[in-house]
Amino acid sequence: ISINELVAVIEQQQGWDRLFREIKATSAAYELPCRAAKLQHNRNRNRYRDVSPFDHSRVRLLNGPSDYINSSLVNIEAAGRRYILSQGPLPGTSGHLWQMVWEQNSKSIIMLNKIIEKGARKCHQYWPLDHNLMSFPEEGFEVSFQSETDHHNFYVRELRLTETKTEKQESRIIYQFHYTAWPDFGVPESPTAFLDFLGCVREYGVLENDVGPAVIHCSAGIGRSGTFALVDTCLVFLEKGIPFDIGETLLEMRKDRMGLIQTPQQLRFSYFAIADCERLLSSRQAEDLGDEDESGSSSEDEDESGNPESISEEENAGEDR
Ligand code: PTR
Ligand code: PTR
Ligand code: PTR
Repeated sequence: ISINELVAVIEQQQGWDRLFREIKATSAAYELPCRAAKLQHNRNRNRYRDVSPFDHSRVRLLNGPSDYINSSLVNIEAAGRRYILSQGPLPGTSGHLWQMVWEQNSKSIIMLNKIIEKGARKCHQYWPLDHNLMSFPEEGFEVSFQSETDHHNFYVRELRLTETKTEKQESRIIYQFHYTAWPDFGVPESPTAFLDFLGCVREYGVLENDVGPAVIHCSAGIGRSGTFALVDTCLVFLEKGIPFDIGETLLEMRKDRMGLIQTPQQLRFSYFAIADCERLLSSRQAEDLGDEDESGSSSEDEDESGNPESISEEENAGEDR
Protein backbone atom coordinates (compact mmCIF):
# COMPACT_ATOMS: atom_id res chain seq x y z
CA ILE A 1 0.00 0.00 0.00
CA SER A 2 1.07 3.58 -0.48
CA ILE A 3 2.38 5.73 2.37
CA ASN A 4 -0.72 7.87 2.07
CA GLU A 5 -2.92 4.85 2.60
CA LEU A 6 -0.75 3.68 5.47
CA VAL A 7 -0.94 7.09 7.13
CA ALA A 8 -4.72 7.11 6.75
CA VAL A 9 -4.98 3.72 8.45
CA ILE A 10 -2.72 4.63 11.38
CA GLU A 11 -4.54 7.92 11.74
CA GLN A 12 -7.92 6.22 11.80
CA GLN A 13 -6.77 3.69 14.38
CA GLN A 14 -5.07 6.42 16.41
CA GLY A 15 -2.08 4.17 16.18
CA TRP A 16 0.80 6.65 16.54
CA ASP A 17 1.40 6.05 20.23
CA ARG A 18 1.52 2.34 19.73
CA LEU A 19 3.79 2.55 16.72
CA PHE A 20 6.13 4.85 18.62
CA ARG A 21 6.14 2.56 21.66
CA GLU A 22 6.98 -0.41 19.44
CA ILE A 23 9.90 1.43 17.88
CA LYS A 24 11.20 2.43 21.30
CA ALA A 25 10.84 -1.11 22.61
CA THR A 26 12.64 -2.62 19.65
CA SER A 27 15.52 -0.19 19.82
CA ALA A 28 15.81 -0.52 23.61
CA ALA A 29 17.00 -4.04 22.94
CA TYR A 30 20.10 -2.81 21.07
CA GLU A 31 21.78 -1.58 24.30
CA LEU A 32 24.90 -0.46 22.55
CA PRO A 33 27.78 0.76 24.72
CA CYS A 34 28.55 4.47 25.24
CA ARG A 35 31.76 4.11 27.20
CA ALA A 36 33.59 7.17 25.90
CA ALA A 37 30.69 9.43 26.87
CA LYS A 38 30.84 8.20 30.45
CA LEU A 39 34.58 8.63 31.02
CA GLN A 40 35.22 11.07 33.84
CA HIS A 41 37.22 13.49 31.70
CA ASN A 42 34.51 13.60 29.02
CA ARG A 43 31.58 14.18 31.33
CA ASN A 44 31.47 17.93 30.94
CA ARG A 45 31.40 17.50 27.17
CA ASN A 46 27.82 16.24 27.37
CA ARG A 47 24.84 18.56 27.55
CA TYR A 48 22.49 15.86 28.89
CA ARG A 49 23.43 12.97 31.09
CA ASP A 50 20.94 10.67 29.38
CA VAL A 51 21.86 11.38 25.74
CA SER A 52 25.16 9.84 24.65
CA PRO A 53 26.66 8.70 21.38
CA PHE A 54 27.25 4.98 20.97
CA ASP A 55 30.94 4.11 20.84
CA HIS A 56 30.68 2.32 17.51
CA SER A 57 29.31 5.32 15.61
CA ARG A 58 30.68 8.28 17.52
CA VAL A 59 32.60 10.86 15.55
CA ARG A 60 36.13 11.23 16.87
CA LEU A 61 38.06 14.46 17.04
CA LEU A 62 41.41 13.90 15.41
CA ASN A 63 43.41 16.32 17.55
CA GLY A 64 43.42 17.54 21.10
CA PRO A 65 43.45 16.20 24.64
CA SER A 66 40.35 14.05 24.10
CA ASP A 67 38.83 12.72 20.91
CA TYR A 68 35.34 12.92 22.40
CA ILE A 69 32.39 14.94 21.12
CA ASN A 70 28.70 14.13 21.57
CA SER A 71 28.13 13.41 17.87
CA SER A 72 27.21 10.30 15.90
CA LEU A 73 27.61 9.31 12.30
CA VAL A 74 24.26 8.06 11.05
CA ASN A 75 24.77 6.09 7.89
CA ILE A 76 21.97 4.80 5.69
CA GLU A 77 23.83 3.07 2.97
CA ALA A 78 20.86 2.08 0.81
CA ALA A 79 19.99 5.76 0.41
CA GLY A 80 23.59 6.90 0.07
CA ARG A 81 23.07 9.31 2.97
CA ARG A 82 25.37 10.04 5.91
CA TYR A 83 24.70 12.63 8.57
CA ILE A 84 26.49 13.68 11.71
CA LEU A 85 23.90 14.14 14.45
CA SER A 86 25.13 16.24 17.29
CA GLN A 87 24.06 17.88 20.52
CA GLY A 88 23.78 21.67 20.63
CA PRO A 89 27.30 22.74 21.61
CA LEU A 90 28.13 23.86 25.15
CA PRO A 91 30.36 26.85 25.87
CA GLY A 92 33.28 24.46 26.26
CA THR A 93 32.55 22.31 23.20
CA SER A 94 31.83 24.93 20.53
CA GLY A 95 35.42 24.79 19.32
CA HIS A 96 35.10 21.00 19.06
CA LEU A 97 32.09 21.41 16.80
CA TRP A 98 34.07 23.60 14.40
CA GLN A 99 37.01 21.24 14.57
CA MET A 100 34.72 18.36 13.64
CA VAL A 101 33.19 20.34 10.76
CA TRP A 102 36.69 20.96 9.47
CA GLU A 103 38.04 17.46 9.96
CA GLN A 104 34.99 15.74 8.50
CA ASN A 105 34.90 18.12 5.57
CA SER A 106 31.30 19.07 6.28
CA LYS A 107 29.91 21.91 4.21
CA SER A 108 27.01 22.76 6.44
CA ILE A 109 25.47 22.85 9.87
CA ILE A 110 21.74 22.28 10.06
CA MET A 111 20.40 23.77 13.27
CA LEU A 112 16.86 22.96 14.34
CA ASN A 113 16.57 24.64 17.72
CA LYS A 114 16.69 28.16 19.06
CA ILE A 115 19.35 29.25 21.52
CA ILE A 116 16.68 29.87 24.15
CA GLU A 117 13.55 27.74 24.40
CA LYS A 118 10.95 27.90 27.14
CA GLY A 119 13.17 30.37 28.94
CA ALA A 120 16.15 28.03 29.10
CA ARG A 121 19.41 27.96 27.17
CA LYS A 122 19.37 25.00 24.84
CA CYS A 123 22.56 25.62 22.95
CA HIS A 124 25.57 27.90 23.15
CA GLN A 125 25.85 30.84 20.76
CA TYR A 126 28.64 29.09 18.84
CA TRP A 127 28.67 31.22 15.69
CA PRO A 128 29.36 34.95 15.30
CA LEU A 129 26.51 37.39 14.87
CA ASP A 130 26.61 40.29 12.42
CA HIS A 131 30.08 41.07 11.12
CA ASN A 132 31.88 39.68 14.11
CA LEU A 133 34.59 37.11 14.45
CA MET A 134 34.77 34.24 16.91
CA SER A 135 38.04 32.58 17.85
CA PHE A 136 38.69 29.13 19.18
CA PRO A 137 42.40 29.32 19.91
CA GLU A 138 42.62 25.98 21.67
CA GLU A 139 41.31 24.08 18.66
CA GLY A 140 42.89 26.53 16.22
CA PHE A 141 39.90 27.91 14.36
CA GLU A 142 38.26 31.20 13.61
CA VAL A 143 34.75 31.74 12.36
CA SER A 144 33.64 34.94 10.70
CA PHE A 145 30.21 36.07 9.67
CA GLN A 146 29.71 36.60 5.93
CA SER A 147 26.00 36.95 5.25
CA GLU A 148 22.54 35.99 6.37
CA THR A 149 19.31 35.52 4.43
CA ASP A 150 16.00 35.53 6.24
CA HIS A 151 13.58 33.00 4.76
CA HIS A 152 10.21 32.60 6.33
CA ASN A 153 10.88 30.01 9.02
CA PHE A 154 14.62 29.83 8.73
CA TYR A 155 17.87 31.64 8.11
CA VAL A 156 20.66 30.69 5.78
CA ARG A 157 23.99 32.03 7.00
CA GLU A 158 27.28 31.98 5.26
CA LEU A 159 30.19 31.61 7.66
CA ARG A 160 33.89 31.45 6.95
CA LEU A 161 35.83 28.84 8.92
CA THR A 162 39.59 29.39 9.03
CA GLU A 163 42.18 27.11 10.56
CA THR A 164 44.71 29.17 12.48
CA LYS A 165 47.12 26.49 13.65
CA THR A 166 49.22 26.28 10.50
CA GLU A 167 50.92 28.83 8.29
CA LYS A 168 48.47 28.23 5.49
CA GLN A 169 45.48 29.67 7.34
CA GLU A 170 43.25 27.82 4.93
CA SER A 171 39.59 28.73 5.02
CA ARG A 172 36.26 27.35 3.87
CA ILE A 173 32.72 28.61 3.55
CA ILE A 174 30.29 26.75 5.78
CA TYR A 175 26.54 27.20 5.38
CA GLN A 176 24.38 27.21 8.43
CA PHE A 177 20.71 26.43 7.89
CA HIS A 178 18.85 27.54 10.98
CA TYR A 179 15.21 26.51 11.38
CA THR A 180 13.67 28.67 14.09
CA ALA A 181 10.06 27.49 14.32
CA TRP A 182 10.37 24.00 15.76
CA PRO A 183 9.90 23.67 19.53
CA ASP A 184 11.65 20.83 21.33
CA PHE A 185 9.44 17.77 21.69
CA GLY A 186 7.16 19.49 19.16
CA VAL A 187 6.73 19.52 15.40
CA PRO A 188 7.05 22.20 12.69
CA GLU A 189 3.81 24.05 11.93
CA SER A 190 3.25 22.17 8.67
CA PRO A 191 4.93 19.62 6.46
CA THR A 192 5.09 22.28 3.73
CA ALA A 193 7.06 24.68 5.93
CA PHE A 194 9.47 21.91 6.79
CA LEU A 195 9.75 20.66 3.22
CA ASP A 196 10.53 24.20 2.08
CA PHE A 197 13.43 24.15 4.48
CA LEU A 198 14.62 20.71 3.41
CA GLY A 199 14.30 21.74 -0.24
CA CYS A 200 16.48 24.77 0.39
CA VAL A 201 19.14 22.71 2.20
CA ARG A 202 19.18 20.22 -0.66
CA GLU A 203 19.66 22.93 -3.27
CA TYR A 204 23.01 23.78 -1.72
CA GLY A 205 24.19 20.22 -2.33
CA VAL A 206 25.35 19.83 1.26
CA LEU A 207 23.60 16.49 1.78
CA GLU A 208 25.23 14.86 -1.25
CA ASN A 209 27.96 12.34 -0.72
CA ASP A 210 30.62 14.13 -2.71
CA VAL A 211 31.08 16.32 0.39
CA GLY A 212 31.52 15.42 4.05
CA PRO A 213 28.36 14.65 6.03
CA ALA A 214 26.21 17.59 7.09
CA VAL A 215 26.23 18.26 10.82
CA ILE A 216 22.66 18.27 12.13
CA HIS A 217 21.95 19.43 15.65
CA CYS A 218 19.17 20.54 17.95
CA SER A 219 19.55 20.65 21.72
CA ALA A 220 20.07 16.97 22.44
CA GLY A 221 20.55 16.01 18.80
CA ILE A 222 17.96 13.25 18.83
CA GLY A 223 14.33 14.45 18.60
CA ARG A 224 14.27 17.09 15.91
CA SER A 225 17.54 16.02 14.31
CA GLY A 226 16.21 12.46 14.04
CA THR A 227 13.02 13.70 12.40
CA PHE A 228 14.97 15.71 9.84
CA ALA A 229 17.25 12.81 8.94
CA LEU A 230 14.42 10.28 8.71
CA VAL A 231 12.35 12.43 6.37
CA ASP A 232 15.30 13.29 4.14
CA THR A 233 16.39 9.66 3.84
CA CYS A 234 12.89 8.40 3.08
CA LEU A 235 12.50 11.05 0.39
CA VAL A 236 15.67 9.77 -1.23
CA PHE A 237 14.14 6.29 -1.26
CA LEU A 238 10.95 7.68 -2.78
CA GLU A 239 12.79 9.60 -5.45
CA LYS A 240 14.96 6.66 -6.39
CA GLY A 241 12.06 4.22 -6.37
CA ILE A 242 13.76 2.07 -3.73
CA PRO A 243 11.18 0.18 -1.64
CA PHE A 244 11.41 1.11 2.02
CA ASP A 245 9.65 1.01 5.34
CA ILE A 246 9.64 4.18 7.43
CA GLY A 247 9.69 2.39 10.79
CA GLU A 248 12.49 0.06 9.73
CA THR A 249 14.50 3.00 8.47
CA LEU A 250 14.12 4.76 11.80
CA LEU A 251 15.19 1.59 13.61
CA GLU A 252 18.27 1.38 11.43
CA MET A 253 19.12 4.99 12.26
CA ARG A 254 18.59 4.31 15.94
CA LYS A 255 21.43 1.79 15.80
CA ASP A 256 23.72 4.73 15.09
CA ARG A 257 22.29 7.22 17.60
CA MET A 258 19.88 6.68 20.47
CA GLY A 259 16.44 8.18 20.87
CA LEU A 260 15.96 9.50 17.34
CA ILE A 261 12.47 11.03 17.22
CA GLN A 262 11.24 11.78 20.70
CA THR A 263 7.45 11.79 20.52
CA PRO A 264 4.56 10.06 18.73
CA GLN A 265 3.75 13.46 17.21
CA GLN A 266 7.22 13.75 15.68
CA LEU A 267 6.79 10.27 14.26
CA ARG A 268 3.38 11.19 12.86
CA PHE A 269 4.79 14.37 11.40
CA SER A 270 7.52 12.41 9.61
CA TYR A 271 4.99 10.07 8.02
CA PHE A 272 2.83 13.00 6.92
CA ALA A 273 5.77 14.85 5.37
CA ILE A 274 6.84 11.72 3.49
CA ALA A 275 3.25 11.08 2.39
CA ASP A 276 3.02 14.65 1.06
CA CYS A 277 6.05 14.05 -1.11
CA GLU A 278 4.68 10.77 -2.33
CA ARG A 279 1.53 12.57 -3.45
CA LEU A 280 3.54 15.26 -5.13
CA LEU A 281 5.66 12.73 -6.96
CA SER A 282 2.73 10.78 -8.28
CA SER A 283 0.85 13.88 -9.39
CA ARG A 284 3.96 15.02 -11.18
CA GLN A 285 4.23 11.62 -12.84
CA ALA A 286 0.62 11.91 -13.97
CA GLU A 287 1.30 15.38 -15.36
CA ASP A 288 4.38 14.19 -17.19
CA LEU A 289 2.39 11.43 -18.83
CA GLY A 290 -0.19 13.96 -19.95
CA ASP A 291 2.49 16.32 -21.25
CA GLU A 292 4.38 13.69 -23.13
CA ASP A 293 3.45 14.73 -26.70
CA GLU A 294 4.15 18.41 -26.19
CA SER A 295 7.31 18.64 -24.20
CA GLY A 296 8.76 15.18 -24.17
CA SER A 297 10.51 14.39 -20.93
CA SER A 298 12.22 17.73 -20.37
CA SER A 299 10.21 18.92 -17.43
CA GLU A 300 12.70 20.95 -15.47
CA ASP A 301 10.18 23.39 -14.13
CA GLU A 302 10.81 24.43 -10.58
CA ASP A 303 8.43 23.33 -7.96
CA GLU A 304 6.65 26.42 -6.72
CA SER A 305 5.75 24.98 -3.38
CA GLY A 306 9.45 24.64 -2.65
CA ASN A 307 9.48 20.92 -2.29
CA PRO A 308 12.76 19.09 -2.61
CA GLU A 309 13.89 19.91 -6.09
CA SER A 310 15.63 16.68 -6.78
CA ILE A 311 12.44 14.67 -6.81
CA SER A 312 12.64 13.15 -10.23
CA GLU A 313 9.79 12.43 -12.56
CA GLU A 314 10.37 8.93 -13.68
CA GLU A 315 10.43 7.20 -10.32
CA ASN A 316 7.79 4.91 -8.99
CA ALA A 317 5.82 6.06 -6.04
CA GLY A 318 7.60 4.34 -3.19
CA GLU A 319 5.77 1.80 -1.21
CA ASP A 320 5.78 1.33 2.48
CA ARG A 321 5.16 -2.29 3.11
N1 PTR B 1 24.66 21.05 33.44
C1 PTR B 1 24.04 21.11 32.15
C2 PTR B 1 23.22 19.88 31.84
O1 PTR B 1 23.76 18.79 31.88
O2 PTR B 1 22.03 20.04 31.53
C3 PTR B 1 25.08 21.29 31.08
C4 PTR B 1 25.15 22.69 30.59
C5 PTR B 1 26.23 23.53 30.80
C6 PTR B 1 24.11 23.18 29.87
C7 PTR B 1 26.30 24.82 30.28
C8 PTR B 1 24.16 24.45 29.33
C9 PTR B 1 25.26 25.26 29.51
O3 PTR B 1 25.33 26.51 28.96
P1 PTR B 1 24.81 26.94 27.49
O4 PTR B 1 23.33 26.88 27.56
O5 PTR B 1 25.30 28.31 27.23
O6 PTR B 1 25.31 25.95 26.51
N1 PTR C 1 17.13 15.05 29.32
C1 PTR C 1 16.71 15.91 28.29
C2 PTR C 1 15.20 16.09 28.39
O1 PTR C 1 14.46 15.10 28.39
O2 PTR C 1 14.79 17.25 28.46
C3 PTR C 1 17.15 15.39 26.96
C4 PTR C 1 16.53 15.95 25.72
C5 PTR C 1 16.42 17.30 25.48
C6 PTR C 1 16.10 15.06 24.76
C7 PTR C 1 15.89 17.78 24.28
C8 PTR C 1 15.57 15.52 23.58
C9 PTR C 1 15.47 16.87 23.33
O3 PTR C 1 14.98 17.30 22.13
P1 PTR C 1 15.89 17.54 20.84
O4 PTR C 1 16.73 16.34 20.60
O5 PTR C 1 14.89 17.79 19.76
O6 PTR C 1 16.72 18.76 21.10
N1 PTR D 1 15.31 13.14 27.77
C1 PTR D 1 15.12 11.86 27.27
C2 PTR D 1 14.47 11.03 28.35
O1 PTR D 1 15.14 10.67 29.30
O2 PTR D 1 13.28 10.80 28.26
C3 PTR D 1 16.38 11.28 26.75
C4 PTR D 1 16.21 10.05 25.98
C5 PTR D 1 17.28 9.42 25.40
C6 PTR D 1 14.98 9.52 25.82
C7 PTR D 1 17.10 8.27 24.66
C8 PTR D 1 14.78 8.40 25.10
C9 PTR D 1 15.83 7.76 24.53
O3 PTR D 1 15.65 6.62 23.82
P1 PTR D 1 14.21 6.06 23.38
O4 PTR D 1 13.52 7.18 22.64
O5 PTR D 1 14.51 4.90 22.55
O6 PTR D 1 13.47 5.69 24.65
